[in-house]
Order: sequence, then C-alpha cells, then structure tokens
Amino acid sequence: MKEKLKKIVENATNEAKTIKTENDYLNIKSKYLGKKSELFELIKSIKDMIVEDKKKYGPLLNKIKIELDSIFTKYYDAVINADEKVTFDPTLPVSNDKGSLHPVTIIAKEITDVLKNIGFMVLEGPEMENDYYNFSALNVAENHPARDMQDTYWLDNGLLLRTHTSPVQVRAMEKYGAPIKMCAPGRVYRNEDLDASHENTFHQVEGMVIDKDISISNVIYVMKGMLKEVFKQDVEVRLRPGFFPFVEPGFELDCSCTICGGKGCTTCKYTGWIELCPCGMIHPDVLKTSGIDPDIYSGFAFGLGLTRLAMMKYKISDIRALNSGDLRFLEQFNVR
Ligand code: FA5
Repeated sequence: MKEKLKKIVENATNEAKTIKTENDYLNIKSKYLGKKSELFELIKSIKDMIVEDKKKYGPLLNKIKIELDSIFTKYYDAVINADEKVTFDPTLPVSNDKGSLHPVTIIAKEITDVLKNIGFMVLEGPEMENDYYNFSALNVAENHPARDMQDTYWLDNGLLLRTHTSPVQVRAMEKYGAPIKMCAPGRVYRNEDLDASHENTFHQVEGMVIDKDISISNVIYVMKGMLKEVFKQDVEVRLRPGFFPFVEPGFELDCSCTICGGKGCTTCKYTGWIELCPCGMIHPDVLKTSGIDPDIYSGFAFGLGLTRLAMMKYKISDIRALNSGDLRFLEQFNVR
C-alpha cells in the first residue's frame, strides 16, 4: 500500500508541474482526486479494512488527498499570477483607446498656445502661497476689506492655498523685471458655497504685459483675440467697471452665457452673462513694490476664469461636473 501511495504522489507531483491552463488543472484534479482515480478507490476501500488498517490508512489517505489538492492549486496559481503580471506590465505601451485630456487641460493648452504665439512666456507658481504674494504685494494689506472678496483656506503652517493666480504676476516681476509678457495657468482654491458656477477648486490663467506705453486697448485686444481662438468665432462679451486693489482702472469682462444663449438660466443666475475675465491696468504701487518704475513702465493684467471658459465652450451647465471624476462625463472629451 505504502509503495502504491508513494507512486501516486510522485506521478501527481510531476504532472502538476506541467499545468499551463485551467483545463490542465481540472484534468489533473479529476485524474488524481476524481471518482475514477486510484486514490478514490483506495479511500473507498477503507470501510472494508480491518480496524488496525483503518486507523493507519484512513488518516494517511486523507492527508495525501489534501496535499495533492494543494499541490495542484499551487501550480495553477503560479500560472494565473504569471498571466496577471503580463496583463499589468507597466512597461507595455498605453492602449490607444483609453484616456483623454480633461476639458480644463484642453482649454488651458489652447489659451497658452495663443499667448505663446504672441510672445508670452508660460510660468508656474506654488499652490501653497504666503500672505505676501497672495495679498500684500498686490496692494491688499492686512485688514483690507478686499481680502473678504476671496474666502481663503489658511493652512496650519501659516501659509494659504492661493485664492487666485495673481501671485505669479508678482513672482514674475521680481524675477524678470520689465519689459515682460507672461501668462500662468493654474489651480486656485476658495472656501466658497458651491453652486452651478462656483467651485472651491477651479482654474484661472493669469496674464500680464509690462512695457512702455501699454494702454487698456492692448488688454481688450488680447482678451478678445484669445476668446475668438478658443470659441473659433466671435463671442458676445461686455466690459464693465470692476474693482480689484491691484489694478486701476479695473474691468470685468463677461461672456454671454452659452448655456441659455443669453436668455437666463441657473448657470448664469438668470442674468444672461458669465463673469469670465477681470482685468485692468496694473496699479503703480504694485509695480513699485516689485521693483518696477511706474514712471517708465505701465502694464495690464487679467485673470481669466479657465474653468468657466471650459463650461462656456463645451456648454457644461454645472461646474461641479468638471471635478466629479465621473468617467461618463469625461469620456465625452475625446482629445488626447
Ligand atoms: C481674481 O481672481 C483676480 N485675481 C483677477 C484679476 C487678475 C483681476 C489680474 C485683475 C487683474 P475674481 O475673483 O473675479 O478675480 O476671479 C477671476 C475669475 O475666476 C472670475 O471672473 C471667474 O471666471 C472665475 N471664478 C471666480 N470664482 C470662481 C469660483 N468659485 N468657481 C469658478 N470660477 C470662479
């Protein structure tokens, strides 16, 4: 009996090493553990054995049955794991039919391409900013009521999450001086109540030009050109006075709401217009603070609401869809 069992285990173990498919695994299991297997016949014969043999071979046969089962499973698992490794091989080229750019990324690229073509450099700034760059250097002193215009997320380390991309203006003036043409796309944060056109995490593009003889007509020309490129047609815009401590005079550029065609809807809060791109002539004090002589240079700046621009271009009626991560929404933007 012992010899017979030894042979069964030896043959089964050797055959287990040849398992390559699920079928191999099922066949070998049936051959060595199934109802027609030698082992099964031996197990069946226990009931006819004398008591001493029953005590001796009963537990042994059972042990062998369990052992063989685990040997077969071990070799089959190795096959499955090897398959998975191939499926998730990170060195394989990315499949072409998966993934596309986020609409905000698409618009950011379109805008920066337009600006690059007319000589703007593209800069980045930190999202975790300090009070100086986000406020003070932009003429928003401590206790200035304008601080309340942008509800700020303050961090435990005394820094803040930038509330706009305007701090990049200041960093650029300090680093490059004048003359300068720069833009800076990026994410900004505000402790806002959310609705169809307000997010707490959204994107802007800052733009700034400083040179001799810059006037407000330059900013209007650049902004209209930029919007025409993105919408691929003239869009209805309106310019009205706006207050920002870092520009004088300041303006608000609104875009006719593309969701309702200007008739009024929840996205534009029934005004027919979306606030898109505030702008103005850089305040002389802001130039001076960053080491630029306002008697020689003047400049304009704008802060385009990139996320709102994406809404207007793609007719997205609720801004919250953009940060939702919902693939059914994102898959519609088939741009890579
Ligand atoms: C600013 O952030 C100024 N830094 C812009 C600026 C730059 C003015 C340079 C003058 C010179 P404002 O808070 O209005 O301004 O925001 C600019 C744009 O960001 C808005 O017109 C709007 O399009 C967008 N925006 C503002 N708040 C939100 C929000 N909660 N969700 C989505 N977009 C927003």
